[in-house]
Formats: sequence, structure tokens, C-alpha cells
Amino acid sequence: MTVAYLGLGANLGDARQSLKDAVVCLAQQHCVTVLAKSSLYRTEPIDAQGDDYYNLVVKIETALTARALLALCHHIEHQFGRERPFRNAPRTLDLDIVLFGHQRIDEPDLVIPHPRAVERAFVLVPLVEIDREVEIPGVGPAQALLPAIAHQRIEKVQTCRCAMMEKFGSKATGGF
Ligand code: PH2
Ligand code: MG
Ligand code: MG
Repeated sequence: MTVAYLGLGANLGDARQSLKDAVVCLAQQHCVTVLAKSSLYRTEPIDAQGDDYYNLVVKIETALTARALLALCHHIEHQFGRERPFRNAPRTLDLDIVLFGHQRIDEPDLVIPHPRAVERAFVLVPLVEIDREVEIPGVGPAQALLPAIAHQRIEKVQTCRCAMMEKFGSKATGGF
């Protein structure tokens, strides 16, 4: 079993709903256990066009190899209507492997840790939220990278449930 972290992003269609549905879809895979999910974040597009993104990170445990997990990610992206008209085009769902255990992989179509994770608030902030101590192999603690990306716009999105809890206290445990 390997513990891995996946970055989810979307900025086309009902992006918030797609991310929620994608987490459910991952949790339904018999070869994947979702261990933790970050808050949902609204983020500025980095090296990309289009609307603001919604991003989150999930921590999973899986018996799959990194390559099989990549194939699963592509399959789920396809199910969510992902099209690739040009590089970093707006997308209905992007599912990236950020970390896969302590492995370092450098192949033409699979680079782990994700090569641009270290410079992106939309990956690092949710990653550190769910695992303060997480280390990026070959780099060091993810937390130490946060000051350098503090200028990137990223805001936590209050889900209805959080807003209700704040207003009415812990009795407001209903859904969305
Ligand atoms: N993904 C990209 C490029 N730029 N910007 C934000 N804010 N969020 C993303 O998920 C994202 C991006 C390529 O995958
Ligand atoms: Mg990506
Ligand atoms: Mg991707």
C-alpha cells in the first residue's frame, strides 16, 4: 500500500460540483481509500487562462502502482468530460499525482513529485492543510515553501455546512 496525494482542479462548467463528485468517485474505487480531503479553495489561474480555478488535495492509500494510478486519473478526467484543446486549457477536471509515497519518478509522461507543485499555492496550501509535516522527496518539508508563494491569490471557500456551523454552532450538522 502506498500513501499518495492527488491535486484536483477545475475551472470549466460547475467546477465546485465536479470536484466534490470527483472525490466521491475516487472514494468509490475499490483500489483507493481516501484518507483525508482538504478544504476547497478558489485560486487564481497560474500560467493558464480562463476563470478562477477551484482546487483541493486528497490524501489516499492505494495498492496501485503510480502508473496504474495515473491511468485511473486519466480515466476519471475523461468521465468528467475533460478535453485537451491546448496546454493548460480550461478544464472540467484535472487530477494530478502530487506525491506517491517517497518515490521519485522521472519518465516522459510521469514525473513525481509533480514538477510544478513546489511553486504553486493551489497545491501547497491544501497539501500542508491536510498534512503539516509532509515532505516532498528531493526538496524537503512542503511547509517551508509557503513563504515564497504567499503572493499567489488563494482563498478558502466556505461550504454551506461550515457557514451554518459558524452561525448556529455544532448542532448545524446537516449537509450542503
Ligand atoms: N492547473 C494548471 C495550470 N494552472 N492554476 C490554478 N489556479 N489551478 C490549477 O489547478 C491549475 C492552474 C495545470 O494543470
Ligand atoms: Mg495540473
Ligand atoms: Mg493534469
